[in-house]
Amino acid sequence: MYAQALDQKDKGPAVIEDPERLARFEARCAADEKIEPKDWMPEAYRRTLIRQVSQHAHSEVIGMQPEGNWVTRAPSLKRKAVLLSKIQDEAGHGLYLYSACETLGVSREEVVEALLAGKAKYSSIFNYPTLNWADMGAIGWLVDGAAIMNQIPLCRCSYGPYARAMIRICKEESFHQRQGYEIMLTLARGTPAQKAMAQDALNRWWWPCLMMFGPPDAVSEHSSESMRWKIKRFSNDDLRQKFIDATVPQGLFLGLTFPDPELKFNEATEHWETGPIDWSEFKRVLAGEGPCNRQRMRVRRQTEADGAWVREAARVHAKKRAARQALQAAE
Ligand code: FAQ
Repeated sequence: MYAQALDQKDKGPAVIEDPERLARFEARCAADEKIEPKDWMPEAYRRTLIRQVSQHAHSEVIGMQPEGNWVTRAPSLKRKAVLLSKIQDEAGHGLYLYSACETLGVSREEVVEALLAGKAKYSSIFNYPTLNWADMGAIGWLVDGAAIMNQIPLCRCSYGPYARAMIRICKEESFHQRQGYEIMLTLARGTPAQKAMAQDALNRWWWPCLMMFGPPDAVSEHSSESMRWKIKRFSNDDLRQKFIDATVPQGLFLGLTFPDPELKFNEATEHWETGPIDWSEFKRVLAGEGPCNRQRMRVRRQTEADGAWVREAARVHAKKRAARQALQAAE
């Protein structure tokens, strides 16, 4: 009944929880109470959060790479300054999320190690290349737009530290989305060549952005449990549809066309309907066969190695400081 045999992928032995505690926990989730780090929680809840929050953190950090590609080639000083601060925001998001993850009893080193060892995922979207400047607009408009759609409900996630981290992240993501749309608007109203760049970026980013929301509900293995625990508030398909409905009119306002001949507005349901998503592409990207998977991991591993001396210096400094403070306290 309440015994929980954990999924192998959640890494760890099966845990048989105390039925009464588990029932109280489930009731707290059902009553929309926040779960805090020192509260009792079932091992499966803790593991699913470590999985999701750490993968989210990895996505923010790896997500800096495709945009970093354009820092030296931004078309003006203003564009360069904005892009730089956006990329710094993503690093900040990664840090809040790694901190939220640590409240679940796992160290930052452990979760980063899982990424570097290829055991943890990051968002599929960051395995696509940024080929022209309009990609900076498309990432802000579409990738950040999809991220916000997914993350606003996470501000009400049952786990307190994750929910609170998401509040600030969402404020920044919403600014990112607007700056991306403004780049697209400038290009779409520019010369024919600029408009063609904007169209090309939309053509390449549209379908991968729809995949960002995860597999269809029917095959989403974690959704039902995560929704019962109020980690997720909406299913993958529901969020994808909300994103499509919000984004298609924005694209039409730009005067661009979506790379989907089957896209149409259903008057009866008042929803935009797309053609079928090519889930084999999503699977390929998750299996490491996307256009940039190898490059992203190579750069991430190199960055980790290059930063080793900084972490070591910080550790030695912290040790010396603690020793000095202990000495002062003893005087
Ligand atoms: N990519 O059972 P579900 C951003 C995996 S941040 C890769 O449906 P779940 C900011 C999933 O992990 C973007 N893997 O899973 C930014 C699971 O595999 P596992 C990141 C994916 O967790 C903007 C398997 O498929 N946002 O963009 C993806 O219930 C611009 C089965 O899937 C977050 O992480 C995917 N797209 O739902 C930065 C938000 N989708 O773990 C820079 C938080 C699914 O068992 C520039 N995360 N998988 O090995 C979530 O909301 C959820 O984890 C979902 C997936 C919705 C992503």
